[in-house]
Formats: sequence, structure tokens, C-alpha cells
Amino acid sequence: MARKSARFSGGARLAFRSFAGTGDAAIMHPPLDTDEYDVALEQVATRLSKARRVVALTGAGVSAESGLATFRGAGGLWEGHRIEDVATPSAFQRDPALVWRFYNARRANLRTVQPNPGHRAFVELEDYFVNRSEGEGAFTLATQNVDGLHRTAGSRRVLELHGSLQRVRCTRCSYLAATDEALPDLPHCPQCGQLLRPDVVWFHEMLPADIWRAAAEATAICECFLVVGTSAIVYPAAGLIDAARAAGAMVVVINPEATSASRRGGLALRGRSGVVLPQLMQRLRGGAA
Ligand code: BJW
Ligand code: ZN
Repeated sequence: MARKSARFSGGARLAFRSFAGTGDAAIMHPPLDTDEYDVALEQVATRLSKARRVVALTGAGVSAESGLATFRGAGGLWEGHRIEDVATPSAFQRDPALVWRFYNARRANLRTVQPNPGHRAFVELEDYFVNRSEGEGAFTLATQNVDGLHRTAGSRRVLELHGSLQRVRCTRCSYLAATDEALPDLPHCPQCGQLLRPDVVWFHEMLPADIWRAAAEATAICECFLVVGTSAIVYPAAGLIDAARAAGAMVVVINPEATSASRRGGLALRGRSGVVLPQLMQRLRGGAA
């Protein structure tokens, strides 16, 4: 497998904008009043403090506070297209230039963003569980995000279910490369000359088998399953939530909005991940948030 690593050398700014808010979790989205929120936070911290194996499933909402747009939020269109219209093999076949414009804009935008307190709280959570109990397998972060921000923040056991914006692969041969540099409008394979594509998982494509298996296995034995910043409508990733429930895990949904995951039961902490997760971490460490 050919591998190439380089730095960004510029590129267009992203045409769509972020919709991250700035207020306090319990104030901005108040389905729980402050006392109820506090009780729920304490409940979750208590349950987490007894868990030996924890899995988190994350989505675009976790990166919203870094300035990256979510897929289905208000204005979540790109040049008038829904994600379902640009992130498919048939869209790429029909109009590769359009699809590459979408991905090159997002790749360029990645250079301008940093992990936020939510990403950093996940690093602390991993340290907490790894140091306290079962070693490296104690905390698994299964992310649908392709932005690499969990790894940049320092999370170690990250399963990228939908691939990575920072890799490209050939549509014909086995060429695969990690690259964060600006690419041509229509990049071609240095080995065989065929079109390259982003190494992400589009609709109607299978998730990488080894990564999916690792996520499913970790889910089957976890005691607590955190669902953070995802609408939980895209399968098979969303199916992990039901698998966790079936395995008897406590499911905790962290999101400013009600989602398909929170409507299916478990505990909900309504708020932004960059606020809720650090509060949760503080409780776990024994301080009142
Ligand atoms: C905050 C916040 C803050 C905001 N803090 N939160 C079973 C049932 C039904 C359908 C299917 C099924 N199995 C398969 C399907 C079809 C399809 C699917 O699920 N479709 C649904 C739309 C119904 N799935 C697939 O095709 C998958 N493949 C597959 O199943 O293969 C088998 C197969 C083979 C052959 C034929 C058919 C099937 C592949 C799915 C790949 C998804 N890929 C994308 C694009 C990746 C590349 C890219 O980035 O361009 O992945 S789509 C897009 O959605 C992206 C995301 O990872 C994914 C999930 O989105 P996410 O992260 O949840 O974002 P949003 O925007 O939806 O939600 C953000 C949330 O954050 C919101 O809730 C906000 O409230 C919240 N939020 N601020 C915390 N500060
Ligand atoms: Zn090739």
C-alpha cells in the first residue's frame, strides 16, 4: 500500500457555515430544568463510575463547537445538495467534479479547526477508564466523524466507522494514501492514473469490516454506551445503540435536541457536548460541576 503524508498547502474555504451555539447546556436547551439536569448528571456519573467497559458513539454534533457544520441541522445543505445526494457512489459516477468540490472544501476547512472541550473530555474519559480498570480496551470511541479531531485531541482507541477525510484511495487499484494537502479539482492515482476518491464510507457502501467488527464487539460487552452529537438515523452505526441496549448497557444520549436515540429510552443529558462532557468528567473526578 502506498502511503503519503503531507501538510495542507491551502485551498478554498468551506461554503457552508457552522451552527454551533454558545450558551450554557441547561439554559440553551431546557427540556430538563437545572435541578433535573443536575440529578441526571449525577445519575450518569454514578453509573459510569461503576462501569468497567464503556463505548461512545459520536457524530457531527461533537465537532459543531469546533466550527464544523453538522449534516442535517438547519442549513445543513452544501451548494443546495443534501448529504444523501453527494455522498453516494452514484453521485461520484455521475459528477465526480461536484463530489470532489464538496470534499476538497471540507478538507481545506479542516486546516482551520481545532478540537473543542468535548473532544478533550473524551480523552480524559479514556484515561479515566483505562487507568482505573480494564486497560486499553476499557474505553472505545466509535465515531461516525471523518474529521480526525478525536485523534488530534489525543483519543487513542478511535474506530472511524465512516473513514477519514484525510485519506484518499484509488477507484481502480489498491493505492491508499494519508494526505492533508490541497488536492487538484479531480485528483488522479499516481500509480495507475485512474480517479482517486476520498476514503470515506458513502451511502450504500459497507463499513470497513475490521472496524465495524471491533465496534460491535466492544458494544456487546460494554456496561455503558454514550451516544453523543449524532442524529442516530444512519445505519448500521445507529444499530449499535440497540445492540448496547440488548446487551443490558445503560444508554446515555448527550445532545441539545431530542433524537431518535433519546426517544428510544435511556438517560438523556440535553446540551452541547462541549459543555456536558466536561461537567460529567468533573463529577467523575469527584467535584461538583
Ligand atoms: C450536537 C451539537 C453539540 C448539534 N453537541 N450535539 C437500515 C435501516 C435503514 C436504512 C439503512 C439501514 N442499513 C443501511 C441503510 C441505508 C443507509 C442509511 O442508514 N440511511 C439512512 C439515511 C436511513 N446506510 C448506508 O448506506 C450505510 N451502508 C450500509 O448500510 O451498507 C450496507 C449496504 C450495502 C449495499 C447496499 C445497501 C446497504 C453507509 C452509511 C454511510 C454514511 N456516510 C456519511 C458520509 C460520510 C462521508 C462524509 O462525511 O461525507 O456519514 S452520511 C453522514 O451521516 C455521515 C455521518 O457520519 C452520518 C451521521 O450523521 P451524524 O453524525 O449523526 O450528523 P447529523 O447532522 O445527522 O446529526 C448531528 C447531531 O448533532 C444532531 O442530532 C444535533 O442535534 C447534534 N448537535 N450541535 C452535541 N454542540
Ligand atoms: Zn490506482
